[in-house]
Amino acid sequence: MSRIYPPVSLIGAPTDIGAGKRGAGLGPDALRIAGLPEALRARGIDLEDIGNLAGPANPWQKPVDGFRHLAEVVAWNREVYEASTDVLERGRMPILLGGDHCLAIGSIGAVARHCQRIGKKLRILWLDAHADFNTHEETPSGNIHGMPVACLCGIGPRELTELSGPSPAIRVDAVRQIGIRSVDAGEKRLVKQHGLEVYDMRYIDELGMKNVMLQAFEGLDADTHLHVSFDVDFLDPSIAPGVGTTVPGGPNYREAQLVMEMIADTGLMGSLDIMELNPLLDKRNRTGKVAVDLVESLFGKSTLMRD
Ligand code: 5AB
Ligand code: MN
Ligand code: MN
Ligand code: MN
Repeated sequence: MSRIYPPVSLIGAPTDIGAGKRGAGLGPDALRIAGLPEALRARGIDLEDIGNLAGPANPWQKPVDGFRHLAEVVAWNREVYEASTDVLERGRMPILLGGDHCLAIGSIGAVARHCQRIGKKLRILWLDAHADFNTHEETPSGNIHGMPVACLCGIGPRELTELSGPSPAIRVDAVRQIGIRSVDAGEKRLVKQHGLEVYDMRYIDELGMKNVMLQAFEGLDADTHLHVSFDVDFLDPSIAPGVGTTVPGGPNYREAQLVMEMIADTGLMGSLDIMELNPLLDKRNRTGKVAVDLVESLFGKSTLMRD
């Protein structure tokens, strides 16, 4: 199935400000060096790379009141929010190259406001080993990359919940989480309390990835903007060692490809985050190359049978 894609803009956010290990700030260039721009252009996509955003350095301090680097996280997210909004308003599809996952507050904040302005529904597919639904009270680490979904849903400090406008930026029922296998005790309570739709690995094992994806797509229509937030630690560490927070028991290569191919088949993807790649922990940029393969599938590169 070949499709015409909208023009795409790459936005690099080279920071590990919300993470507990250093190195995700090198993710944007690792993705470029793994061949992401060439791969997208080879799919016939009109591609612009706006380069890397600038923001505060990582002061590498301990958490204060349950947050590590809150002021710097706010500053980086403002940059991401503004760059993403600009790309969306120019009628292009933003691809955020992370950077750690705290930056999804800015990217998804921008997408949510854009959808409100143009009257589109929003569905977010959150591909991750983690629910990222912590608060400053529940967090075991203070690392804000474990909190973006909660912040977007209005749970968190005002600087982050109101970053893109009135809180909440999104409704909990806009989110479908896929691949989850590590949720902290207090976080689990919040996930249940707020009714977040989580397809964890147990559920994927029992139903199979195809049925899980069909369930995640329920209710989509031509007026829906699909945002994909891809935390590379979604993947099993055997194929993706280059992330800061590996969790065993994730989707294998083919399961992950199926996820991406099925998303491509909807024809509804309007924005994408590729987050948490840490080339310092990788082996010869192998994880970067796997991420590029998967993104090619998101843009319709499929098996011979369906081309
Ligand atoms: B990622 C943990 N739940 O809050 C925490 O990689 C890990 O963006 C968060 O999904 C992982 O520190 C954040 C233990
Ligand atoms: Mn994450
Ligand atoms: Mn994760
Ligand atoms: Mn991580």
